[in-house]
Parts: sequence; C-alpha cells; structure tokens
Amino acid sequence: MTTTTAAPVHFWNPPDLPGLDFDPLLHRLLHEDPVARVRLPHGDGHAWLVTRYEEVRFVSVDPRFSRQAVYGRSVTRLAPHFIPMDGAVGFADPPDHTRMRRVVAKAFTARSMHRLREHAQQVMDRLLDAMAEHGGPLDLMAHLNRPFPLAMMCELMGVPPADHALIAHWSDTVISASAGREASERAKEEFAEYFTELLGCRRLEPRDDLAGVLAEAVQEGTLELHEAVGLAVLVQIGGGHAVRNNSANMVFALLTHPGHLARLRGQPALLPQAVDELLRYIPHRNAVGLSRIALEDVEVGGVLIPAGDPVYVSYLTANRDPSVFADPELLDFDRCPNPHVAFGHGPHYCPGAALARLESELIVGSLWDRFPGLRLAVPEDQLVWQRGALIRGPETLPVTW
Ligand code: FLV
Ligand code: FLV
Repeated sequence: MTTTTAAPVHFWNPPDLPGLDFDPLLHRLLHEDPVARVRLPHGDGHAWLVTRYEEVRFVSVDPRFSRQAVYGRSVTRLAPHFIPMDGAVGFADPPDHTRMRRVVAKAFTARSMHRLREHAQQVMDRLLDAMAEHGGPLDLMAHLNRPFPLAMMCELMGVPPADHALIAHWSDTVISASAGREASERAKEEFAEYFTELLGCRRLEPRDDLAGVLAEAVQEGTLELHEAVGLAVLVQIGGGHAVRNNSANMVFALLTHPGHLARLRGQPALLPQAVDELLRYIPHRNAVGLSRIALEDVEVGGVLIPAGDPVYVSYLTANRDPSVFADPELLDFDRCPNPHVAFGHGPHYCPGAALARLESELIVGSLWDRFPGLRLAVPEDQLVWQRGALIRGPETLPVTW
C-alpha cells in the first residue's frame, strides 16, 4: 500500500555520543519508521530518510534520485555549509559523474596501490619507531591515526611533506560542522587555490601522481579545471579525515573488546574479515551526509516520495538491518559474507575503498605486533570524543604499553 505525506517530521539534532554508541533515533527509525521525514539543524524544510538496507541500496543506484539537483538548494542538513565545491564529483550524476570517476580510477590502479603499499609500510615503520622513542603514554591520534592516512593521501596526490600540515588544517576546517560557515567556505577557497597551483606545476612538469592525472585530464579537455580541483579536495578530505577517525575508532573498538583482540592476534589471517566487520559496526558519522533529490514521484518501501523532495539514505542503519545481518548489534569477526555498505553504494561508492582497507589493516595489524601490551592510558569513561562533528572519532586517544 502506498501512503501519502501525512507522516510526522522528526526533529533531528544528533547528540554528541561517546565511543561507538549508536544514535537512538536512527535505531528507532530503522525499526519503526524506515521511510521517515526528518528536519536537521541547518537548511530549510524537511527531507526523507531511508534506513533499511534494501531501500538504501535502491535509492543510491536509481537515477531518478539526483545529486546534481541538490546543488544550490537549501536542503535541510547537519552541516552549516556544503562539503563539496561547485562542480565536484559529489554533486554529479551520470554521465558527467562517470566521466569524472574514470579519471580518478587511473590513480587507484593495481600498480599505484602496489606502490602505495610499499610507501605505507615505510611510513608506518617510521611512525612506530617514533612512538617507541617517545614512550608511553602518548596520544595515538597525534602519533599515528592522524599522520598516517594524511601521509598516504599526500603521497597519492603528490603533495610535498612540507605542505601536509596545511592540507590537514584545511581538511579539518572544511569537514567541521562547528568551525562556522565562513571559516569552512574560506578553507575551501584556499584549498582550491592550492590545488589549482599544484595542477599548474604538473602541467609544466608531468608526474605519475593524482595531481598529474588530474592536470593531464584538464589538458586533454576531459575535465574542467574546477571539476579537477573539486575532485582533489574531496579525495583529500575523504582519504585523510575519514580514515583518521575511522581507524581510531577501530583501535578503540579493539581495546574495549579484549576477546576480539586476543583472537585476532592469535589468528592474523582473520585481519581482512575483522576490518570489514569493524567497518560495518562503527557508526562512521553523525546523522547523514549529502542528500539526493527525487526527479519524479518514486515509491520507496511503500511510501510515495514526491518529485522535488530531498532524500537521505543512512548507511549506518543499513549496516544494522537485521534482515541482512544476524544479531546486527554484535561485533562478529566470523560474519561471512559481510555485504556492508560502509563505503556507500552505487555510482558514488568510495573510490578509495581499497586504499582505506589497506591503511586500516596496516594500522590494526602493526600496532599490537610492535606494542603487544598496548592499552588505554585513561579509564574509558574519561576519553574525550569530538563534539559537533560530521565524522565521529575521539578528540585524543591516550594509550600506553
Ligand atoms: O564522500 C562522501 C562521504 C564520505 C564520508 O566519509 C562520509 C560521508 O557521509 C560522505 C557523504 O555523505 C557523501 C560523500 O560524497
Ligand atoms: O561528512 C560529510 C561529507 C564527507 C565527505 O568526505 C564528503 C562529503 O561530500 C560530505 C558531505 O557532503 C556531507 C557530510 O556531512
């Protein structure tokens, strides 16, 4: 049966949750109102929120839901500003989207992943040496979870080490919900100026990195300059900021699930499966990210979504849908298959998923090899979690060994 739009609107100002606590409203909507209407702290009006696995996958692949139509609309949202820039891949639909993704795929080939794996091991060894030299207690965010993914993204992109701190600062400001709209918009502009210049350098002196690939695509006319720059900014934010927080949550999850950790240490072949289960289990973000607009009336899960309405999907709830994942609230390293959607689904599926997995496996796999006695340096309830964040993670992660 199709229902019409008389459904109530849920006001959703997501609480600052500690640890890996799951948003209670999200949990309730998944089980009681799987195609709901919500209103978030910024923007205007309401949006639909789709929470079940099957419908999340439906909305994220169906071309009747458009990302391009979101651009310039004041859709109700968590962040005061939009994260992607004008012309960025996050706001593109096929076939424009396909053209942009093809360029990025050139930077994520098996060959470049092989090169990055070697680099990753070197960076990791250096960071672990520095930790050993410093001695515990120390902040693992500052010593490992922050610098490692940042170094990897900068290597992929071709950003020189001297500029890492600058890139980190801009990324954090753009992806912050609490830095304020003006600061975030300014950071986006400065970020864009930086990449415009870097791509200019590559045009004069081609190199085999993502900046080089993007510069070549602009030269050939495959990409407009602002598309290439918007792509670079999103890749840098996604690869640095998202992996930093997600991998810190993985370390926290293992430190607070000693049985799981012991099993993983005794059975290293379990690592890829464990990382995927952690990806499924960790609530990566607060609320929801970027919506889509229904281009025509579409029925979703028995509810008619009218043309012109914005629609969000929650990958967090899809990953907890009991019709797909038995005992979804349980962290279970034996889950196989594990068709989670932590990297999204459909055309906007994370292009860096393989690199993110590589980095997380290396962090989780190396940390306890080097520091078998690794433990939290403060009681769990004294850990400080980021407030007003889009992507969730600890503010600092004090550990010792
Ligand atoms: O790339 C996106 C993204 C990345 C991420 O780490 C978390 C997200 O919520 C998102 C998102 O909502 C939209 C993206 O395009
Ligand atoms: O967290 C968000 C986000 C992350 C990201 O890496 C890319 C994005 O386009 C987004 C976004 O649009 C909204 C977010 O809240």
